[in-house]
Amino acid sequence: MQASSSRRRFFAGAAGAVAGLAVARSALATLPEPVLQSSAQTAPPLTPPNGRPYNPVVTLNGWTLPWRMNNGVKEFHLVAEPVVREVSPGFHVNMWGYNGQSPGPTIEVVEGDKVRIFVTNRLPEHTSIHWHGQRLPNGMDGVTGLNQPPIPVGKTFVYEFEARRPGTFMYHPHADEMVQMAMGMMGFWVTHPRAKHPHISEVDRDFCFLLNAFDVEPGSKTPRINTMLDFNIWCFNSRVFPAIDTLNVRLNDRVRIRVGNLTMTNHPIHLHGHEFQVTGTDGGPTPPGTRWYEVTTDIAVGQMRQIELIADEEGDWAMHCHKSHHTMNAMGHDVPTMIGVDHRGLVGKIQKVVPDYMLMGERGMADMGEMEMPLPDNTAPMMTGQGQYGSLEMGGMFTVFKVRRDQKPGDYSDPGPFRHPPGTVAYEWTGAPPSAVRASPPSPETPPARAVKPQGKGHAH
Ligand SMILES: [Cu+2]
Repeated sequence: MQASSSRRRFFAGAAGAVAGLAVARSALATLPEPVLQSSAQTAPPLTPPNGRPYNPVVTLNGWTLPWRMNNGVKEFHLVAEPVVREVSPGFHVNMWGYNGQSPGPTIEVVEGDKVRIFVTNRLPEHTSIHWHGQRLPNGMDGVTGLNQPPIPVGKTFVYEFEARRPGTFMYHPHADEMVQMAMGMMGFWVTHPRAKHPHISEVDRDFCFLLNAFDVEPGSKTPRINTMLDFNIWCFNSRVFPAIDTLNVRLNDRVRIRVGNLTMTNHPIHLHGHEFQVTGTDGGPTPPGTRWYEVTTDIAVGQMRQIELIADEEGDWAMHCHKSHHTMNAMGHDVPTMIGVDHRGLVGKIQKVVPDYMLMGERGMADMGEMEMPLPDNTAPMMTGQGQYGSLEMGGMFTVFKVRRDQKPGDYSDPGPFRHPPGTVAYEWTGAPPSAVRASPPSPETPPARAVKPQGKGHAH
């Protein structure tokens, strides 16, 4: 009903009365042409070609959806469809997404914009879109059954509302949600302020990405959709390190990074080398008096956080989820903890019987980062990524914040590894090792320490 009434409004100015079939054909003809994206690389920011100006965001390994203006309304066309996402080079996953990719394109509008979004369903089942965090008419909120009928296979629905408040939002289906989000259906939405806003600073670089996770059995291509907790592919925008692009900025840039979480668990996002403030949440910009400095901010399921900092320390600074299992990719093995277990001699004996037998983890797992171990086809290595000093032994939700003096304004290209000034890199101590000094030497003559009787206040121990 909503769709037909908006279609009526849409065609209010069309000349002449036409038969039903002709209306249907012309309706298709007036849909904005869907723009599809074939690349998983970070697209340059989309400078707005029309409408009110704004300072565009950069979507990490993503892009912004172009629009057209129609009588003062910004019109977008999202196509929900199966896609193949390159999660890292050589590792392709069958997902569901929008306009050729998962996540879908970022939608950028300006506070007060009237927005019309056509959503075409090319999935094998019905869908809908919920505009997470927006103020809008209840019938535009996208919850299937509650606010609208589902969008049937092959049909196009229209959502219309005004972007009433500036901030950081996202969109995702509210129909068969568990499956559709486990398959990668989600996207980012940024509403820029219409004018100078007391709680929104003007920044030099504005990045955004979603946290998402998949359960892909090594060697397979399609996520398991019933998984509740045991995800093994931890992503920024459906990419894993080292395939996540770096955030490249100029020294002393004011930088905003917007992050939304659509996984099934929280992610403490940690930035090295700088302090930042949380300047916005799903509820909008935070008043400056409520902000404090952090180096890690926990992003709960369904939350958005925007952080801001001055990038005033040159270097290659890690930025990652602080849950260490989330900076790893899938393991093709069930691996027991082997640290401290001495297996000398055992491997050779077992290999006589099982030639492929391999022992892992006797001295920790760092070897995995360098191991030339055959992987099942279509799998990302568990821990990898080469830096100028060797393997980073990382995967998953990890990238690098690169601060450079000579990065040009508007240049988002990777400047390569940081050239450390002489004498500023941790180095090996090569002197003679001193003999150990123990705080309390253990000795058979020394009786075990006895419980100390409570002493008077101020007694020095
Ligand atoms: Cu995490």
